[in-house]
Amino acid sequence: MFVPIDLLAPILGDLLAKGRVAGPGKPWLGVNANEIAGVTHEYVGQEAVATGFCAALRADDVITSTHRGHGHLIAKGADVGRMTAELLGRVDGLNRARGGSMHVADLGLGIYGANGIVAAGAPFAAGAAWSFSVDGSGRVAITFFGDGGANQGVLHETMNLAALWRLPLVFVCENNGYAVTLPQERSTAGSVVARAAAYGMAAEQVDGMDADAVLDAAERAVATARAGGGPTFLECLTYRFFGHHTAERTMKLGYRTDDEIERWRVRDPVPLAGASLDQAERERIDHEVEALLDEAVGYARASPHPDPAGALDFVYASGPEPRRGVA
Ligand SMILES: Cc1ncc(C[n+]2csc(CCOP(=O)(O)OP(=O)(O)O)c2C)c(N)n1
Ligand SMILES: [Mg+2]
Repeated sequence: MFVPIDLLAPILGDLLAKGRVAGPGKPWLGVNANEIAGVTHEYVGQEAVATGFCAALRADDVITSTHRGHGHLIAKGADVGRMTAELLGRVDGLNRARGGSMHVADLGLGIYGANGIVAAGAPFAAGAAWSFSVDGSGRVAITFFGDGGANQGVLHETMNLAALWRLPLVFVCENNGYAVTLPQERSTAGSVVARAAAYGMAAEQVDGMDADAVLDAAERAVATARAGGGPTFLECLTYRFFGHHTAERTMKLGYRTDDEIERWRVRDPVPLAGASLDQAERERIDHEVEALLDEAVGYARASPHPDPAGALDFVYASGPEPRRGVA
């Protein structure tokens, strides 16, 4: 198996979220150090999905992400320092600290936002895809969502129109087995792939822990979309190694067993992908990634917090004055 460096580097880039670089003097950002307000949703374990799909895209293609979006952003080329500054609520963040973890975006890179509302990115992606089918640019949109998101009505409305209008859109269900603590077998009737097939689109399951398998499926789906063949639905079977969000590190909720986590951990996509590289190359990439992360964290920490006096800046795109009071 050959994993090109531009595919592997973003996977390893997500070491930031893993805390694999944690150690003395390097606490888990925002967990032990309390530097991030609220919680974040770690992508650890699911890296092969974002990486495989984004590696199949052109720079001018578009993605919509989820509440678990850091991996999608890194894989689509977001500046890791500015993304980290956004997580820390600093002025140099990608969205000047207005977005935070769950609404971070970089429109210039075709990243139409993480999203705190489950499956809400799908219609945005369909709108982008519809514009691409009109402007003849040959661009493609991908929408990422979870197994919980697969049960949202808005996703089905989007699948219906995407299939009807043959939009250049790829639906990527990241099935990590749980919606918060609810296992998929207690939330989902039938098969999500069969549901998508019922709309008349190509639909299949993919091993979401295998970056090569994901890349292969992604390239086929993106090529079909680009050629005017309409949408594809891919259900990627994957797993999150940590809790639903970072606050779960301080709880023992018991909705899944340590045995189950260990069974998935042996298929951790990062070492699996890295195993195909020779050791010197792997070490070189690891060092490169550690340096990138140190630089990103340093950049974010050096950036000031926004001035509270500007809290209403950028609330409106232009024109209207913010209303003061309710009269
Ligand atoms: C419309 C909506 N309903 C409920 C929630 C609360 N919520 C946040 S994440 C989540 C679970 C989502 O599960 P899944 O789609 O499988 O994504 P995962 O967290 O597993 O990546 C829920 C129910 C929400 N944010 N939006
Ligand atoms: Mg899930």
